[in-house]
Amino acid sequence: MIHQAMFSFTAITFVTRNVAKSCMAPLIAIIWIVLASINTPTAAAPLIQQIGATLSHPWGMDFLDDQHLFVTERGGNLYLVNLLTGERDTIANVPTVQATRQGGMLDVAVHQNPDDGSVTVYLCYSLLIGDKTVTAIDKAKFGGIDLTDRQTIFKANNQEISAIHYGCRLAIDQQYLYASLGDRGNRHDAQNPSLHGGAVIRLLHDGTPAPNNPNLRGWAPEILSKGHRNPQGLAINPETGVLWAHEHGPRGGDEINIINAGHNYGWPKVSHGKEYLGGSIGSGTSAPGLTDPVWVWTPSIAPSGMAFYKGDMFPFLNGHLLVGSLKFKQLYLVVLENGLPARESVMMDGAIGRVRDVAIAYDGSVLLLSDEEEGGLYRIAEAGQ
Ligand SMILES: [Ca+2]
Repeated sequence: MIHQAMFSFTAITFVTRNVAKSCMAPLIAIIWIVLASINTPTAAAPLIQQIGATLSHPWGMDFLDDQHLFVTERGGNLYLVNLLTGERDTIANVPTVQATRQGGMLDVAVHQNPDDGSVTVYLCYSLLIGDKTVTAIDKAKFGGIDLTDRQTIFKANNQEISAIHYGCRLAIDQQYLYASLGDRGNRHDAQNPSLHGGAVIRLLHDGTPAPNNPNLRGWAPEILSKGHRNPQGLAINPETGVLWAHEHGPRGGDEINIINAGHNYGWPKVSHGKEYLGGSIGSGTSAPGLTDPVWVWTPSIAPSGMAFYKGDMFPFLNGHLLVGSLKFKQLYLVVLENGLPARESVMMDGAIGRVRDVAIAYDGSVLLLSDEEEGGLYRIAEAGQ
């Protein structure tokens, strides 16, 4: 049972911030919102520290093990970062990406085979085909140094000139690889089930469509759900095994959705947002046959990255969602009650720039990527840990 007062945040203390460019330079800043009402003696304000050298527009991350983290840069790099020393290796044999506007090297997901310990790395990125681009996914082996046996296992079938709304987040479990795909700026594609635009897809680890996908009449076989705008958050709820996603709305109307197979999440037939130039979108905020979001942000926070907290370092966060905000440069806590979002708080405000991705480390510390020209990887941990 979570005590209500534990989420009564009151103050931000921001002590100092040094720009750190060398490995593990001492960047120490107290920025977490102080838990004023928490009634335990261990509620000291956590610290945030940059890990390793500056990263240029880092976008996605996933763990190799408890000490090593893969991190992408949108410009096309994949690094393996040592979380203890901050040192990093550049991983060779990554795909060539079209790093224009919102495109580039996007998310990374890692799967370790429980039988033989072999490691497979999945990369989501924007691929140039002629004068257009698509969201694509590559799969490769990781043998400790570089990627090998790399193959492209998915290319979205909606080729576009635009360089926006690629998505793309990846999530993986022992059975499936999930990816979130944006509408590429062609909103009506999100309602065309033969197209991959505005969809969440579910693949087997080899890239073939999951055999239990909806496969409704006219649906592409990879598609799990439709009617999404530009989803850049994807996470599997560890309590239920169910996939959650969030997406950018237009002007207002950012959403969190619980992904059900065969559901249509409405874009652009319904939305809580407005056109950028004014005016409503579609028929309103809800309609029969379209699945409503479980959480809405208006005004938009521009959400990117999402993680269910599970760990020992911050027990009061267990089971709840952490969501990054690009626009407000914040980290949001979305508190769940009875399995649904009930309220939110701003956990971190403005300390590292645009928050692009969120992950929970093995020790329960919170890792963030800041999507800035001189951005980086940051770790929020209790003082002394
Ligand atoms: Ca929706």
